Amino acid sequence: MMVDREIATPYYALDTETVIDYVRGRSELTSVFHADEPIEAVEVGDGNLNLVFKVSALADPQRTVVVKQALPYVRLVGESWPLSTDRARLEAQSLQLQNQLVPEYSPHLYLYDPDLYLMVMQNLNKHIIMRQGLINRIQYPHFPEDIGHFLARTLAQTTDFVLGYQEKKDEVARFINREMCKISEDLIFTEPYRKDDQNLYHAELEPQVLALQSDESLRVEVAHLKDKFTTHAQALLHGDLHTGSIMVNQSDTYVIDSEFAFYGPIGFDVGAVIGNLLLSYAAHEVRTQEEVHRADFRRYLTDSIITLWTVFEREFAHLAWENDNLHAFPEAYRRDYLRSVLQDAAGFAGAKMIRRIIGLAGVADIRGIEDVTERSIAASLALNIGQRLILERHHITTIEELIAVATSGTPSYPWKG
Ligand code: SR1
Ligand code: MG
Repeated sequence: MMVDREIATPYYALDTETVIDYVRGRSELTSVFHADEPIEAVEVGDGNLNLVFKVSALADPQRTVVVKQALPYVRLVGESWPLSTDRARLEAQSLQLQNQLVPEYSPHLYLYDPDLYLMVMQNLNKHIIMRQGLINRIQYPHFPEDIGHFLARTLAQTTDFVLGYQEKKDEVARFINREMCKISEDLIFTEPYRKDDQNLYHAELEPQVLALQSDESLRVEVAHLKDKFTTHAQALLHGDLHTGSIMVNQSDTYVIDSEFAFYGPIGFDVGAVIGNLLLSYAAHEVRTQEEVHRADFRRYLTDSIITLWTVFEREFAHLAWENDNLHAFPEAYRRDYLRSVLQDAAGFAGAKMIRRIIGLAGVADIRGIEDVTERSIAASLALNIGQRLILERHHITTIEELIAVATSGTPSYPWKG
């Protein structure tokens, strides 16, 4: 079908004034803003890549949207690192699908503009970025079940089991995401394991980093994980599901920022959530000095991992195989499949932890610890947990065993060799 398009508007980056003219001119937003009423905009982008504006009616700040626009370069680094604005299309496609599959966990998409590479979506103004909440030791009671449902529904329903082999291939093609996958390939699986100018860690960590980089068995396992990441198109992933891509409050959970979406291994998304909860676990080694509070919060984190996996596993199996009337996928195969997702999740969780300590893009949980000795202890613990998860993942058969591997890690700072 031909789509009638106006003459394309040449791309320009919005600012806090032009974004107001922009929202006024969009018919999709007449349910939000009244004609000619005063509107205000603030730029709030604190991520690594994009411009993000909160745009609200001055008379009623509850009438509000977010405008997210892709810049033609990596914001974290600047114009010296060009990056295709097409990632905005991938994110809009993926958000549109999430609006269908998991509307209760994804912000409503009002529009995608293919000329300006921007999306306008629901402003989650009653929620905060989960990473910040975890730093402040806030527990979110609904999060573990919510994220388990999100993972099961988005992942199971984009597999061959549900889509069928033909439609799934079309979807794989629609979600080819070369440039964003390259960022992950380099930043997660390559650069942390070699001396690389892009790596970014503090000098005190150097001896442990050098030891990790010369651990041959670890490098072999990371090469296997990279191979799985690049070749194993099991389902449509979010692709960057860390706790900075999750917004929460005491009653709901929303997932945002899926510009890294592509067809990859299911364990990569599950492992991203687990790895980021374990980064918080490592950070509270020093962030929370009071032992009772530390143990209580860590119990919340590890119980969350157990719950999210339990919910995911049960619902994934139901969605993926409920219509398998011909018994093409016997019980033993289904068990094997889910066990290998669990082992992948353990490995990817470990890789995600290590990249956030050694690689370019860190996380505030650890890099925000001001005292350098304390930061080194937390970072060292995160590296050790990550390393163990990668190396021991083949022996993990239950989520409790994954937790046991993770929680037996200890910091090795100061480094004694
Ligand atoms: C250069 S982009 C760095 C990181 O930010 C995103 O959140 C992804 O995790 C990416 O690896
Ligand atoms: Mg992001």
